[in-house]
Amino acid sequence: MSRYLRLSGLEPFTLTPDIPFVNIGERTNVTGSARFRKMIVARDYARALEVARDQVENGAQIIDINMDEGLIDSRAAMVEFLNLLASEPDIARVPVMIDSSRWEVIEAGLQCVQGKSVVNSISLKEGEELFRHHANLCLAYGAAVVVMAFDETGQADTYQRKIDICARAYRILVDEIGFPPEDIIFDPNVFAVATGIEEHDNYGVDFIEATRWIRANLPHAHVSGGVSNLSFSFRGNEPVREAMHAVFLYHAIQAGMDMGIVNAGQLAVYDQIDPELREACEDVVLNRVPKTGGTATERMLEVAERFRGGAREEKQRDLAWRDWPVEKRLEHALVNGITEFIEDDTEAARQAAARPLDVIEGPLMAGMNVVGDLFGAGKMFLPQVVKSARVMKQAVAVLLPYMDAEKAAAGGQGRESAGKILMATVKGDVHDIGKNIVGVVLACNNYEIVDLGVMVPPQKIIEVAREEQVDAIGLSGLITPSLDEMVHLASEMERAGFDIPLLIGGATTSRVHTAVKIAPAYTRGQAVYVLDASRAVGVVGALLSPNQKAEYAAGIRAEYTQLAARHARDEAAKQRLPLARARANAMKIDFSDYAVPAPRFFGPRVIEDWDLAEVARYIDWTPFFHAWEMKGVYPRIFEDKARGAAARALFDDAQEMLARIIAERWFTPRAVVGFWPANAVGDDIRLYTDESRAETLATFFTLRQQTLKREGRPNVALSDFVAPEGSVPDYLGGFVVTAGAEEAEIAARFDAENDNYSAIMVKALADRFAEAMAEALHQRVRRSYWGYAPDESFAPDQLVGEPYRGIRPAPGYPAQPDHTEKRTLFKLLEAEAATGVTLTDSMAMWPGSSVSGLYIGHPEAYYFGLARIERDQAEDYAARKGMALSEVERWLAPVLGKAPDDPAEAAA
Ligand code: B12
Repeated sequence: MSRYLRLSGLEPFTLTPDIPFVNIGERTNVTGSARFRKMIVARDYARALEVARDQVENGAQIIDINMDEGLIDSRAAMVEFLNLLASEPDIARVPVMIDSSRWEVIEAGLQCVQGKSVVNSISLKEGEELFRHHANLCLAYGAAVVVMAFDETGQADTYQRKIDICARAYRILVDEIGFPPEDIIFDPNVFAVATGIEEHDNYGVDFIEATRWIRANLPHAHVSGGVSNLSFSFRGNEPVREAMHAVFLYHAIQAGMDMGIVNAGQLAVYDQIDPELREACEDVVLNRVPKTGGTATERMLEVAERFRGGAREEKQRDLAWRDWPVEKRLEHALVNGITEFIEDDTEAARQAAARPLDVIEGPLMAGMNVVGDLFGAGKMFLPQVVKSARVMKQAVAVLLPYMDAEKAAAGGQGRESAGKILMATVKGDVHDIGKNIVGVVLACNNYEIVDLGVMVPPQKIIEVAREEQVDAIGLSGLITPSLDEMVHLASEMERAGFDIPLLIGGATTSRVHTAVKIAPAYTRGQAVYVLDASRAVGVVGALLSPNQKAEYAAGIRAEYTQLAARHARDEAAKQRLPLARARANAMKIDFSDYAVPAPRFFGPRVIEDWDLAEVARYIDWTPFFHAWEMKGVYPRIFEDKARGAAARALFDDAQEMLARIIAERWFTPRAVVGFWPANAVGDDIRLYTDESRAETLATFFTLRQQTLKREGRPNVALSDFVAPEGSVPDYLGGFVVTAGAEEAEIAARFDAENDNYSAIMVKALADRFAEAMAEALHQRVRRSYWGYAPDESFAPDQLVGEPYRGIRPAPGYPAQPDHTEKRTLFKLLEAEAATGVTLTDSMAMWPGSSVSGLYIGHPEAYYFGLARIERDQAEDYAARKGMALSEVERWLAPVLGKAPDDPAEAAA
């Protein structure tokens, strides 16, 4: 029998020589497709299956499935998806490529698939032993493998390294293990070309030549690769990317590449590419000197601009709209977010109108309606809407003095809005990006917004709501203590006789909490959870519409009652261990030969020498896009068909502001970091005054998981990661970082200039700086201050995903939901004096762009979620902490199981 790669789904697939190239579908990959990721996070497996079906229908011969996403249980998702897939014969007919960087996910996948699949991938990254182990398992499961050209020193980036690593892997697989060579698929790494960095210029050639060598020298093995990496520097310019991919494949296939992860539906046809573009692509892919002179990258950049297509270029090129009638010009400016001519155009419209108000209610509102419709239809994205709002505000600012004058003169009528909505971030909470975004979106839809800002006490909300006769109140909260504030406000509204809708939003809120805790406290009106800005308009519209209101509210009430009942049932069914049994199943790390070095200093140290440009290198951009409701992973988000261009424009604006933040030193970041001798005592982490460990300085209290675990899985607490008292010396670190107080002031200045886009932008960037500082400081701690990893060599952009040793759990994050631990931390670090950061009543930090946490250095330490705990632990915790049980219950309310005052209990 010939040595062909044979795979199978329900149907067999044999890679015979007459098949020049195998398309591997890439859309069922959460790291590559924002859309698919969203479905998986939402557990919308029905739609996720449709994505798989689409790929197969569009010609994918194998489908790559990847569930590597921090927010989900990747292993469970892989198993569930593969099992569902198995019952869809039209999808399951093709073989599956199980793609993960975590072996346990791959193995779980292997246990589900029928037929012969492909593992993507194994490599020599962690040495030969693990490589052999994984290869043997693949053999045992009867799977083919993708072998990445990756060894102990890193990813192969030159021709020589690529062929050396592939040859070494081949020898181990074929000669030592007896792996069938036809079941080996090498991935010699497709890297980005035309990046402007000279060392990258030969990456295309290196891949193609390595492919040629592999096919000639490693008999029967195959070559594959992820093609989209190649054109990474042209993110946002789809026509050019597609051309680059087609040109690359044309040459790589000739050299012997016979498989590839590609979006087949988006490949240009080599012959149909414009000759000039094709030649420029060929120059960069083959690293040739262009006929026209200069470098291939320069030539490509020049040509690429002309083939860009899409909105940006059109806007730059085409000023024809300036000749349109003024109403159309206003609409165009609004939809495209162009402020350049808005004052002149508004003035022109005002002169032509009978009254200034007519301009608002006429062309401006018509333009905003277009914006609202496009946003609602998913054809515009949040950053674009916020830019439109900026245009609107600037236009209204031109008209306001005339309207005021008119009003004063004739006692004329004000503008008819769709309704008045009070917005506030609740007492003790400081964050407002989300609330401000919602305010802008509602304003775009003709609602009048009364924004009371942050840390607003309930009395003030009630007072202003009355005075201003608002039609609805919207509350926002970022941290869990705000949940109680919301319940409190709901009952105050009930007491005060309100019946207007109460909208609930913000990162810490949820539909379940609203259903179980807030809605029952406000029976006279309706409390509604609103997931994000794009839903706000629909919800408010329905609740303020005389026709729809009753039916809509009744629907929500019914849904919430059901939800509360289901929540109570789920809670009752949850199996949790008594604290003693959870402790007996603690994680047992063997500390006997643990020798962590002592930190370079004890006690706090202030760090002021922050180079903003250096901090910026540590920014993780993915959450920045999330803040703008653009879910996706940076930088892949630029490739997203629907939102790539909007994401690129947003990113460009952010870079522009970032450059100014750095050059003009807008922020003054400060940080304090400290270390102490420490050991665990049960579930506590005890800090000592010195190395003699005779006198206790302070104690951090930790909480233990009580969920019933599968065999072999511990019920972990943070204290498990610290060496127990009486064993070996261990240490604990702590930190507070802040981007500084300036952000609020700068944002207020932008707001005053009617530029909420920049106001939101500066806050989002300040948050990124705080998070980047935490990352940069942690690296300094590992390499130097504590110094347990002096040789760590990750570049800033490699830190996303925390590949390093040690963790920095923050009070409030899932492993320690008790925010009051910040008090101890702040005291030990004298943080307020050192950084100017203060704690509010709810333990939020002011200024908002601040992060605090502990440092734990053990290599086995990891982030976990506590999940719900039982009353016995709350009692024990209160006693250990010297806090009243009622107070502990208040702070831990969101994680306490089966609270007696929980309305869900009553509903059960
Ligand atoms: C980015 C981030 C930060 C940033 C800034 C956050 C910010 N600007 O709001 C920084 C790095 C500063 C930060 C710090 C901290 N964070 Co944080 N952070 C996040 C993260 C990852 C995203 C939040 C975010 O910005 N989302 C984008 C914005 C736009 O969304 P949003 O505020 O939710 O608003 C949208 C909707 O909620 C809705 N909405 C919001 N308000 C309203 C109001 C109304 C009326 C309506 C209708 C809708 C609505 O519409 C908005 C737009 O779509 C979340 C986790 C997560 N995935 O949510 C944790 C999270 C919010 N953080 C958390 C914590 C604990 C902290 C810290 C206390 C940690 C610490 N010890 O340092 C600090 C506290 C900071 C402080 N000043 O006190 C927890 C809070 C829950 C809790 N247990 O208390 C979370 C949920 C993480 C977690 N899983 O535990 N954080």
